[in-house]
Amino acid sequence: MKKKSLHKGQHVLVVGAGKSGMAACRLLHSKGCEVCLSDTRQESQQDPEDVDWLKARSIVQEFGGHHLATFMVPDLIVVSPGVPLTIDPLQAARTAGVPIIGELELGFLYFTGAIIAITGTNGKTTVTTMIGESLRHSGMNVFVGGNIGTPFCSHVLEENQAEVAVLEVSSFQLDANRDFKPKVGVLLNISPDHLDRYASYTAYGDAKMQLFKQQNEQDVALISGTDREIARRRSMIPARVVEFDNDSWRVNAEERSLTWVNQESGAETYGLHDHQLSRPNLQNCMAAIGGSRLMGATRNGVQEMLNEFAIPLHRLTPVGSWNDIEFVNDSKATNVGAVQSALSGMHRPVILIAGGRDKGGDYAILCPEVKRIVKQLIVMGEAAQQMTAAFTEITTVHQAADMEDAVNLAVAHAEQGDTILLSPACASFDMYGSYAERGNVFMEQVQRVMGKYGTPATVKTIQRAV
Ligand code: UMA
Repeated sequence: MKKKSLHKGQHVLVVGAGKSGMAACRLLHSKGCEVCLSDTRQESQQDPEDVDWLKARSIVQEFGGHHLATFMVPDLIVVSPGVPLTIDPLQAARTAGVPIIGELELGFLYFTGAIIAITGTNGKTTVTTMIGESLRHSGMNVFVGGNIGTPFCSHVLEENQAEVAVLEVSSFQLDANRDFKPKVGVLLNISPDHLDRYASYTAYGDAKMQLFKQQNEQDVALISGTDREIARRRSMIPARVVEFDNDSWRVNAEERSLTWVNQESGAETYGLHDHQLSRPNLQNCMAAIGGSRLMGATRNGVQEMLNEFAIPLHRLTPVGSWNDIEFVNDSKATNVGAVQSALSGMHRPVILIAGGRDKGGDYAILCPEVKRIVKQLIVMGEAAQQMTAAFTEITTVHQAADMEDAVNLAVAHAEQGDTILLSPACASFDMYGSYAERGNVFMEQVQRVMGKYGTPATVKTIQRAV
């Protein structure tokens, strides 16, 4: 299929002046389009360097709100992922027949290499990074980006494009998908998230399926073999389906190995680290091995990645242990599905620190795991009352004022053999700038109590985000 491209002088409106919107403006300007940018924020809230760049190129800027008239005249609208398609001016533009695409798709139109795109509620950053590393170890020239940080358009602007793009893709980016078509699409899992943006859980799950919309039987959909929400939607996939986490994957815990029996090369076995043997890390490894091999990574390249891949920060990261009490930082678990997955992999009694800004998820989903393994629950942030109400009948709940209070309470109730786990099930923005900042504060507090009760030397690893 020949990709559509834009022509010189075409009038394009970019909505949202964050990272994606600015990258889209730069790409469109380089292609000779007449660009206009609209954002609800005031100009004073925008990065001055971006404003200078826009002004120097006479790009029309509309800050401080979206005006309906601006949305009715362009030949095309490029929307940033954080802008819901349901806002009035976008709905009016759609009704008037103005085409709307996302920033990811704009990058796709100008990218010359092959694409593997990874989505799912949880694990996508880890799997994207792992696949990127496997391909690099196999000697390929790779771009790793998308929702993970660098917008696709920023890469496409570069003089030398990579031969393979490994893209982390969010449901927000897929909402506006029209023609985006990865060679391999990876769907890790679907569990409730972003229910403050979507009309229903079904609508959120369906948004994830947009990844496969333009694929055909020459393309591959790599999907979980155990996820019920994905299984329900399997018939929507037009590509060849390959599963991870099914009977063709065998784990040998004693030998710390994972074997994948597949059509192309029979059985291939990989060595794993201890931390990779438990869920959800094991599922991430299977998806990363499958995705890497389907994109042409060598077995050696994959094994080198597995050998070197450290547990990423804020994702079930062991922070240290004292008096046989383990501390684990899972600040990235911003939805109930991630916490469910974290708890299901726990075998020691857990003191769970949770809460933050509610994202509309159903906390009741966590009840079976909380009943099984959580001996004390410490809640904080805006969602504290809601979480207390959800769990008060099945475990002991304490309310904490902040992270210092939460860690103090956890330590006060902990006994030898317990795990103190930060796994919030909520966004961090009520108290912190990001999940990473929340995780760093947790680790600082752990370090503080370690210094108080034990010696700092007992802390195994206190890592910091850069
Ligand atoms: N805005 C409007 N109108 C609106 C809403 C927002 O003009 O109705 C404006 C805001 O005022 C702001 C701009 O849009 O100036 C922000 O755009 P954006 O929210 O799309 O943010 P970007 O900086 O472009 O970052 C986006 C992704 N953000 C979101 O999806 C919310 C980043 O993912 C991504 O790394 C980046 O593009 C590069 O591709 C972040 C994220 O939180 C990490 N993603 C969510 C997640 O992982 O759960 C989906």
